[in-house]
Amino acid sequence: MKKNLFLTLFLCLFTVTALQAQNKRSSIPLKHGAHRIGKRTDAEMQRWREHGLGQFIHWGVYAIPGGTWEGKYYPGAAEWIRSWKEMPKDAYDNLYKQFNPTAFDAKKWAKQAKEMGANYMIFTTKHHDGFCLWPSAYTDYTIASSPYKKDIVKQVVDAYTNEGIDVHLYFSIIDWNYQGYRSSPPVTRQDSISYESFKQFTRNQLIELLTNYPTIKGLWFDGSWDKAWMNEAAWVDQLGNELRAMHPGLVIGSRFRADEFGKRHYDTNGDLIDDYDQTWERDLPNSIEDLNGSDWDCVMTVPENQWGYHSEWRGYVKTDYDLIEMMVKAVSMDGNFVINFGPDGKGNIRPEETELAQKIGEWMKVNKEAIYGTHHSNVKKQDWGYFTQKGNKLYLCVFNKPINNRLMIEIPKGGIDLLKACFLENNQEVEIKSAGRNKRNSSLYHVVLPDSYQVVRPFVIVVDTEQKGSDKDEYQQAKI
Ligand code: FHN
Repeated sequence: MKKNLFLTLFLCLFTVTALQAQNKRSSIPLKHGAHRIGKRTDAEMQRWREHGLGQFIHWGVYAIPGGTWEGKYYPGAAEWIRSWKEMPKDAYDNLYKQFNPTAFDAKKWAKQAKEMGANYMIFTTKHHDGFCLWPSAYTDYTIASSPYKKDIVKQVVDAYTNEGIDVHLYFSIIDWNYQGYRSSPPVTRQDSISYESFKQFTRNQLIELLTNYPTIKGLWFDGSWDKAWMNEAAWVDQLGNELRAMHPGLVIGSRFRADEFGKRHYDTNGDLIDDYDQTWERDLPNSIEDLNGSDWDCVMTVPENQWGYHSEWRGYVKTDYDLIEMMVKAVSMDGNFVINFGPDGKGNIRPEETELAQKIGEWMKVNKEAIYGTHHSNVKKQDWGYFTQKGNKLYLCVFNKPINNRLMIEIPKGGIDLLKACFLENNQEVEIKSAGRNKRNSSLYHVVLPDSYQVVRPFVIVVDTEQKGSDKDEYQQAKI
């Protein structure tokens, strides 16, 4: 009997591995894999999909040391400082006694995010250190025990919601503070008892968050790569169902759970687990083909790899145009782009981030039409930048102005007619000229920029288009 079970399991695993090696989809019956093939089609998910730009905020007691301890510089991500050998755990676990962010003003943060053009935000309710920014009833390691005392999550949720910005709550499964937490699957009986209590604790906290903050739109999970958590596929799946039942429309990304074979993000059959692909962290896909047709987000740091506040950013720090280009690239491939901010221990957003938010906001004020609610365009990408599209409007988001001032557009036979092109910044019309056909029989066009046009920042040209009617002939195309 045991032998048969072993053989079946072995065959299943062998088939999965063999199919994966050939890069083919398998269809192993799964109880805890994806519960839907393809994208969600409801209004809440559509709303999420249309956001384009989001803000991430990493904030917690790690903002107090700000990446240094006793004069020593921690080279890792500031929010991980507790795991550094130079950082005494006891000292870290007592930092909350100093957490009194007197400069914290949720309304100011929310206003800044609004001006930057963010349509949604993700807020760290609890990072891996386990410190809760809400007064959780299930642990004392919370804001309520700090000198500050007031519920920070509530202030953030209310302030952003009042600005019309959707709030998603970041929640770390890893919890270095909770006694019962284990990263490896329990071995001893005591371990099992402890891990059971951790599971209940996690469930209680999630239910608590949804109960306390009913206006939030989604949960953004992190730290779910522990083997112990991945081994709990059935339990975690059930918890997900419970959370969704409590909060209809809830948006959950692919970092919450693994399937019964321990596959994360995409299940054993290659189908996306939950609502959107969360694998794009500090990285963007090269092309739409890398995305398996999934909804997705990209979360991005301003310096190389700092999420929480680090007093000294070393290495390359992204500029406003770096971030704008990444956002446009993400949106051109149907993704949302989320820029991270790490306020300091007093609650101030650092000046570099404030300046970036202002500059991005200035660009968004002029060009947001090319971002919000737009999607991938089938028009072939060109080296001058990216296309986005909404209905019959095609947006040419230009980051590399060609020396000949001509922006090439290639339209496959039977595609669209290009009717009129204008700068988004001032509505000034620009000429569209036919540039013949290529070998593939696609029509080529040049959007001709005025010689006098001085580029001072990335710009957008909006082109009104029309689906080619079947009765429209070559003459019609030549008119353009
Ligand atoms: O370990 C964390 C890290 O500190 C940060 O929170 C990022 C944000 O996506 N997530 C984890 C690494 O993937």
